[in-house]
This record gives sequence, structure tokens and C-alpha cells, in this order.
Amino acid sequence: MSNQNEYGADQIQILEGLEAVRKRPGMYIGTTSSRGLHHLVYEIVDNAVDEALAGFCNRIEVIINEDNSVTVIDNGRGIPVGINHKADIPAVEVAFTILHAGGKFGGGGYKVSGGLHGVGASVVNALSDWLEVEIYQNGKIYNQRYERGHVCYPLKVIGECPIDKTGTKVTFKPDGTIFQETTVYEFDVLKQRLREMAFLTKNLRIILTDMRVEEGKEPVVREFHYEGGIKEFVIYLNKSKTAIYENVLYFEGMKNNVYVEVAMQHNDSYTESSYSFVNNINTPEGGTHLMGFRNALTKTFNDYARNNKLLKDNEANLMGEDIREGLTAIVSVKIEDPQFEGQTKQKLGNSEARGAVDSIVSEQLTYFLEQNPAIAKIICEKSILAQRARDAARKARDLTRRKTALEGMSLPGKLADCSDKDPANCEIYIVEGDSAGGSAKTARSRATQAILPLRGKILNVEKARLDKIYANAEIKAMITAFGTGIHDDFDISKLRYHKIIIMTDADVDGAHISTLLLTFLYRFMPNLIKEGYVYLAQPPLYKLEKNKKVWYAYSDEELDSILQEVGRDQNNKIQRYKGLGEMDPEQLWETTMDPEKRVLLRVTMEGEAESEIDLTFTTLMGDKVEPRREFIEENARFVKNLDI
Ligand code: 1YM
Repeated sequence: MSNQNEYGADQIQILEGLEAVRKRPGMYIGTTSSRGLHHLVYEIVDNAVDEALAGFCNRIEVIINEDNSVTVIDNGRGIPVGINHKADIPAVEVAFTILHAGGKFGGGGYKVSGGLHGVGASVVNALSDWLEVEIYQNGKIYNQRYERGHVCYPLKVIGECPIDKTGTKVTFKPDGTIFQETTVYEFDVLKQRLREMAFLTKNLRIILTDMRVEEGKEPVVREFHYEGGIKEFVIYLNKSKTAIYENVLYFEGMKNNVYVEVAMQHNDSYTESSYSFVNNINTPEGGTHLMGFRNALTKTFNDYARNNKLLKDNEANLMGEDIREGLTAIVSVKIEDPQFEGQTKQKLGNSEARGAVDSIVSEQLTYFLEQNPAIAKIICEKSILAQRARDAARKARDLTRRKTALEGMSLPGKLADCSDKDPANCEIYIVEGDSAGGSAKTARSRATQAILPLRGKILNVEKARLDKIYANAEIKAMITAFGTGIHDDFDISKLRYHKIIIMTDADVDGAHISTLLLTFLYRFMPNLIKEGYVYLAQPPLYKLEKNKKVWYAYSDEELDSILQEVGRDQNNKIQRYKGLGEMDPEQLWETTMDPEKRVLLRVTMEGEAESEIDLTFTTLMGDKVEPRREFIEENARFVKNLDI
């Protein structure tokens, strides 16, 4: 056993380990922005989910406390309190104070940890002002507290509990000196991720509570529990779409030591919404598991269509994208030692996952199609329509490509371009309506501001096939003006303006047009939004004139507070702007376009789960009215971050 000196040496090593985390937090949690702050919660919840995956826990509670500390409680076995003989301290203390130790060591059970930064409890501890752990085991309640990673006192018993109660409770307060941007948790961000985790772990109940409510009000509680797991995930994602058959197809199996689960259903839209996960972690860049799935889908449907004469001998094979038109799918694998690749480590590299998914899906899908010929026919017919549209779209696209090649990338006629040629200095205003476009052209600063007026409502890309989209004049004008190309041809280095500013009336129609434009940008050039190039202009709602002085108000509250200041009397002349067209060029410049004075909202997707963004757009732009009304009532939240 160890003597005093060795123990001292261990202690020093521990502190050096956690000190390294505090010195370079980015190395361990990616970033110290709001995203990193939320990541701390996921690290602790991951340990509890691992316990659920191992079959010992079915309930996890997450509480955002009033002071923005967070409590996570599970009903698993409880982190072991016995002495770890190597370190000579209780295992729980090892988990919280030794780097790379938490949850990822020690044999036994089905270990599937492997987050992006899967470094666990000790990292959260190092980056917290304080952290307290409570363990329910052997009829006792154990407790230990740490401050900035340092042990405050040895693990102790602080009370008793029923002998059959077991579990772990962790409360931590993120360190404001590390998370300098913000230490405030966003309920919605946690809600989305926890919902996703509940979908991915059948029969796990996750309860999220927000205690930060006004005095006298009840805390906000959301509960996530899905007996159907990813099958219910697909139903949830399709809720604002119209499914073209009732069943959600579900395939499950274990092969090459990879556990595979797939759920899928087609809807009548033209976009694919597939999400892949490895050990409950989203892989936005896909990888081997998604490749296996796509391969199986393409092969199985082509075989079926040929064998059943739905595709004639002289017709070309369906392409993967034809079969995936309108497909919503979840591909989830659990794997022992996941290898993440790519720049952002969001792509699965394990080759065994490809074969496992491919063979399980091929086998079970073939069987399903044979058993359900009516559904098989519906999917094949939709795929064949998609194939024809793809042909037409290719012809249309080739035509525009040839045209632009011939005309030397000629810019759209309606564009009033700026004279500066450095994209970093340049902005383009996408303006609703020709008349507002005219005012904007007069008002603008010619050197750096370009104006592209759009006529009326642009095409809703959620409801149109590619061939129609490529033929749309407004959409073509935007694509050529931006210069980046779209989809696979997209090249951000060719972007001609570093600010793309959507300027619409401050009314319902204006909001609708903004949403149509954002939908187009999100579907065709998502990186423009991801990299922060897209903004919404904020025209004022009111003009107030009094004694030859002028104020502009951008909200009802602002008008109220101005009136408070200047006094409410008959000398006030208040004008409610119904549209941009009511402002003369000078007013438009002063209120909405002058870089010195205007307010722009930057459109971001930071911290949003991919599947949720998709859902936002389909809910807003899809066919179904009820989910849209619910959504709008709840929030209009894809616009954030005031940028002045
Ligand atoms: C609120 C956070 O951490 N739960 C949790 C963690 C562990 C266990 C159970 C656990 C794991 C094992 C055996 C094992 C952890 N244990 C360790 C370590 N909830 C939360 N629940 N017994 C209990 O992996 O074999 C690290 S995490 F390493 F100490 F065993």
C-alpha cells in the first residue's frame, strides 16, 4: 500500500491534471462559450445515461437552480464509494479529481462512452466554482464537495436513506472566470438535447426543471419519456409533415459487435431529414454508419423495383437521393470504441459499423418490402417521380451553368451592385418589393451596399421539387448575386458580400417573407447561416415627432419608454410604419441602413440540435397548420444575438 510520500505525489499529479483543464478548457470541452457551458451538463448527464444503457437506471432529473448551478440526479447504482486501491481514495473521488478517469475506466458492463470530448466528471469539476456529489448506497447518503477541482473534505456520510434507494446526485456551479461570455443556462437548449437523449434511449425518463421563475410561480417542468425510442423520434420529426404511409419502419440488430437501430418513414416533402448517432452522440457529418444505411437503402429498393417490374429493364437505376426524397430517418449505433474523424470530429470512422448497418438494414428491409407490397409500391413510385424531376432539374441546371459560363457570370438585372470589390466590406440587402427596393437604392451607400429587390413572395422551397426551384427567377437572382453556388458546388470563398441582410416590412407578411428566405438559405447554403453571414434588418415600427425633434421606436415597449420621457400630450405626432415603402429614402437610411445607427439581428444556429433546426423550418413552412400555430405561440426563436 502507499505511504505518506506517494500519496503526496499522487495529490500533486491530480492537481496538475485539473490545472491543465483550467488552463486550456477549450482542449477539453471545445469552447468556453455558451455551448461549452451547456456541454458541462451533457458530460454529467452522459455518465447517468451510460448507467441507463448498462441497464441500472431509468430516471434522470436535471434541475437548473436559481443561481444557474445545475443538479443532475439518477437512480442508478451510485458511483462506487469504496477505496480505489491504486489511488488510495474512494472511487468517486477518483472520478471527480483525476483527469480521463470518470466513467471510462474499469471493466465490466457494456461501456459505450465516447462523447466528442468524453472526458467526464473531472473536467466539469475542474471548470466549476464548486461541485457537490451525493451518493445513495447501502442505506447511506455519502457526500463530498470540491471547489475549482480541489477536495474540500474527504467523502463522508451525511445521513441515511432506505436500503433499496440507490443513485447519484451531482450539483455544480460553472466557474464565471472560465465561462466569461455567459454562465446563464438556456432552458430550450438543454430541453432539445435532453429530448434527443430520451428518444435515443428507450424507456429512459428524463425530467428537466427550471427553478429560475418569478417568486410565487411554479417551476417549469418538461418530461421526456419515449417507450418507442427512435420510432417515436421519427414520428416527432414528421409531425408537421404528411407521411405517405402509416408505419414507421424499424430495424434492429447486433453485428460485428455493433448494435444497430434504424427507424424511417417517408413524407410528401422533397427534402431528406436523416440523423445519425453514435453512442447517443449526433454525427452531423455522418460517417460509416450512415454510408452503410444509404448503401442498403439504394441496393434494396433497386432490387425490389426491378424484381417487381416497377422499374423496366430499359430504365436507369434509382439513385440514392431519389429514394431518400422526403425520407425522415434515424440511424443509431452503439459501438465499443468509436473513432471520430474529420475536422470537427463529427464523423464516424469505424469500418465495422458500415458493414453492420448495411447487412442489418438490407436483410430486414428486404423482408419488410416483401411483407408490405403496398408500402413498397408507394415508396418506389415516389422515388421514380423524384428520378424524373432530378433529370429535369439537371437539364435546367446545366442550362443555367452554360448560360453563366457564356455570359461570364452576369449578375441579375435588378441588382444594384456596390462598387467596392472586397467582400469583407460589402453587404447586400435583399429587399421585399420593388418600391422599397427603389428607396433602398436611393438611400444606400453605393460603395459598400448592394440592393437586390425581390418581387412578392419567393418560392417556398419546402414545397417544390428541384426543377421548379432552379427555374425560379428570384432564387436564381440570389444565387448569382451571392456568387457561392449551392449544395455541393457551394464555395464560401466566392461569397461576394460578407453581410447578407434581409430587409422586410415589420408585419406578418414581412415575417413570412423573411422565413421563406431563411428557409431557402438554410436548405441551399446552410454554411452562410452557420458562419454568421446572414442578418435581419430591423426597421422601426413608429416615428414620433415633437417640437421638431424626431424619435424612432423599434417596439411597442420602446415607444412607451420614449413617451414616458417626452411626456404624453397632444403635441406628439406618432406615425405607425406599416411597411418600408412608407419611409422616404432618407428615413430608411437613418433608421435601418446606416451602419452607424442601425440594428441588425444576426441569424445563428449556435447550440441548436440539427434535428430541431430542421423541424423549425418544416414546422414554419410545411403544410400543417396546427403545429405551426403551436410553434409560433411557443416561440420564434431561431433569431438571436443582437449585433449593432
Ligand atoms: C448524476 C451523474 O455519474 N452516475 C453514475 C456514475 C457511475 C456509476 C453509476 C457506476 C459505474 C460503474 C459501477 C462502472 C460511475 N462510476 C464511475 C467509477 N450520474 C452518474 N452511476 N458502478 C457505478 O462503470 O463499472 C465513474 S462514473 F469509475 F467510479 F466507477
